Amino acid sequence: MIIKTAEFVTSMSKYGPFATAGLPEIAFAGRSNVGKSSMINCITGRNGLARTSQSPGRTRLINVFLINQQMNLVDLPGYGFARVSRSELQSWGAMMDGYFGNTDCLKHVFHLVDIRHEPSKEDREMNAFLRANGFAFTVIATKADKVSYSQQKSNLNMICRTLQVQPWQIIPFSSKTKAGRAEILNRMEEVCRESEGEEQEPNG
Ligand SMILES: Nc1nc2c(ncn2[C@@H]2O[C@H](COP(=O)(O)OP(=O)(O)O)[C@@H](O)[C@H]2O)c(=O)[nH]1
Ligand SMILES: [Mg+2]
Repeated sequence: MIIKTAEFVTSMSKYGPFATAGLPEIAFAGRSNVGKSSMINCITGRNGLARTSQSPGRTRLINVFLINQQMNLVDLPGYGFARVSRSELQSWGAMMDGYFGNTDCLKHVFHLVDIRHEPSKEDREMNAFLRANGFAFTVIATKADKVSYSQQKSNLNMICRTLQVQPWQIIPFSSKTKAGRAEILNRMEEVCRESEGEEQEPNG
């Protein structure tokens, strides 16, 4: 997929109708600070498109970006931030349930995990949630520039074992070096193509 246009659509504290709804959606899930917003900026080639942050837990909204007038990228609020109050945790849960329970257009989830660490309890819970609810997903191991090549290989194996994905299904990615960007754009194109196919199904 070649990115021709990328624009911010809206921020929502609760999933509901928005201007570009109805197009296929790819959601970005992962812990705060894992690199979701950086990845959206990197793959779209638009540096200030999604707000990135040094301090975890800043993105408490669902942010939507329109790509090529063709699909919506949905940047979900991150989980796993430290020092969170019970009410914040509840509102995070309600936002996620509100999104996953109400979107009709979600075609794929990019589940981001940090390549440096063993997937956390929340990472494993997200993985289990996606499987249990039948959402198609790709695990993306972020910040690949922070480890050596040999470390990358062993960490990818460890992540694959923990999240029960095959080694060829995981994409190592770095928004610093753009490693993995082409693969992710390919995946996005596949998702678009598959959802066009689905729409034609009733006729043939
Ligand atoms: N070295 C490196 N740092 C990254 C990468 N992606 C994100 N970061 C840094 O990690 C922090 C959190 O990134 P952000 O995109 O805001 O994470 P989000 O909370 O998941 O949206 C920022 O300081 C980024 O500069 C990466 O691929 N490599
Ligand atoms: Mg973010």
